[in-house]
Amino acid sequence: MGVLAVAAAVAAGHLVAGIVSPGSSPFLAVGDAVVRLSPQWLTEFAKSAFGTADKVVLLAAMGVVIAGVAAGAGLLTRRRTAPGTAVVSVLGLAGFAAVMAQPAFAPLDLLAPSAALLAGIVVLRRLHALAGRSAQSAARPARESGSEGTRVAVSRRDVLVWASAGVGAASLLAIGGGTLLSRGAGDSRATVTARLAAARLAQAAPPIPAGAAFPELGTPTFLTAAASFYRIDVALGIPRLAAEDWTLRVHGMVDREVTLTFDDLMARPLVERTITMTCVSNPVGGDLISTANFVGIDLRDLLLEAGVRPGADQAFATSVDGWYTGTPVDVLMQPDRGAMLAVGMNGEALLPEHGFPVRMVVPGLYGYVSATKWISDLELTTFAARSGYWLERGWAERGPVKTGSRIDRPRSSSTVPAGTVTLAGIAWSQPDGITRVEVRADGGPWVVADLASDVSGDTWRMWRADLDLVPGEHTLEARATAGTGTVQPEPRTSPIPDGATGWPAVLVTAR
Ligand SMILES: Nc1nc2c(c(=O)[nH]1)N[C@H]1C(S)=C(S)[C@@H](COP(=O)(O)O)O[C@H]1N2
Ligand SMILES: [Mo]
Repeated sequence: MGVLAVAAAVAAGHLVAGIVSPGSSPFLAVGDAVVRLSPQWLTEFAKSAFGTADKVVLLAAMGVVIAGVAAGAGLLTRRRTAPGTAVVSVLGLAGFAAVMAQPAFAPLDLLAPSAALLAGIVVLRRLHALAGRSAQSAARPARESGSEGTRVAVSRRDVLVWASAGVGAASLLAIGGGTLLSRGAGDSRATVTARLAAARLAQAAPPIPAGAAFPELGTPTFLTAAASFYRIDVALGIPRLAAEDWTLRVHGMVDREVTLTFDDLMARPLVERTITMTCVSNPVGGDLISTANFVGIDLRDLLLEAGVRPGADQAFATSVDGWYTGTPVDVLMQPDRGAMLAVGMNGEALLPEHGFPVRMVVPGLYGYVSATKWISDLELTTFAARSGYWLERGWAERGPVKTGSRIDRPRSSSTVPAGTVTLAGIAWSQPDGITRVEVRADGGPWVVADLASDVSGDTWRMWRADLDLVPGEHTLEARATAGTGTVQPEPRTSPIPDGATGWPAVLVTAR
């Protein structure tokens, strides 16, 4: 009964949140609070152990802990409802606290935790009363020994079982319903996609040449489909914001404060840029790197209009979900940098999980210091005054992307036919681009790889190379040289605090 009461509470909160304000689901809000308050070692452990599945693991673990507490509440309630009611109330208050602590908290958000608290207490008391009655009627036939009494006892117990099953099923339905309702931004996305299709671009990205990628040799396609684009964020519930409700306030150390609506943004010159984004957490050989055609407005132009005051060295962005980060102003103001506020990705509106309706993208900076999704506020300030989310967790202040490369084929631990073996992979060094990639086997002489057609310094560049392998085990390595002439360094370092280094290596057996 304790577990059912708490399940009903969680479900009622999630359903009401889905109807009135998706961000106010008490269960997800508690999860967000756990993420935010986690010590650094736990966060890093979760990321490395579970990768993108870390959110599912967290929610499942929370479910187990809460179910344990709820079962305890049930046991305390065997005789009187007061102790169980107290435990359910404490859980309910935790939901209230978590919802109210959210950065985007609004009074309407109180409805969901209220519904949760009410549902939990009502279900606990009702089931308890029902159980009490069926226990009494079960005791009666022993004295009265009437066949009537026996039948009543069985049916009372049945009522209890059916009531429990009903609460369980209704809870599952409510959780499903709340989740579906939270996906409400769909219509708005379709409208934005149509507006983008009809819009005239002030500047289109150059077409991608046919020879820019070697997918037939195992490299990724040049553009990553939005659905396959790597994803990193700390939000448990994706903000479902309609474009018409979006605004961005540019303020702080500026001459003129600017507030943009989505229509204001669409009325400005739209530019399209092909950009490879990377996560600072990407380990050597990892896949937290993707490329897309982003459409949006030039961020430098917007900042020039606002007039950045001298001394402001940080543009501090805040998201609808409460995440925040700071980007170096000197990078944003470089005329060729191409920093943008993006609304489109590969010809469509951004996907909700990639920042719909508007996100920031800055070529050459890791996402954690530049790529704020669901952006709603941009404050010009100083690094001394404010620190970004990952800065507070031990990561570096400035996050320029490091020159990197990856061997996609052959795969590590694979077996290849002895003789000429073709290697293929990617290399990147935003914003200067890649001028050379070399490969070698077993520490032997470096062999210069063929580079695919160049697209831009802001994107990855694919490469291929042939090596002769005799039968046996081999270590294949690669290293890239940047447009600046710098060769990718050999020593392996971990991603924290400012990005992994080291040559990628795969072990293969030639037969
Ligand atoms: N609101 C918000 N924006 C965010 C993040 C986040 O946690 N919340 N993560 C950042 C990080 S660390 C990266 S690498 C990029 C990833 O963007 P993507 O998920 O679209 O690939 O988003 C950035 N923007
Ligand atoms: Mo990241």
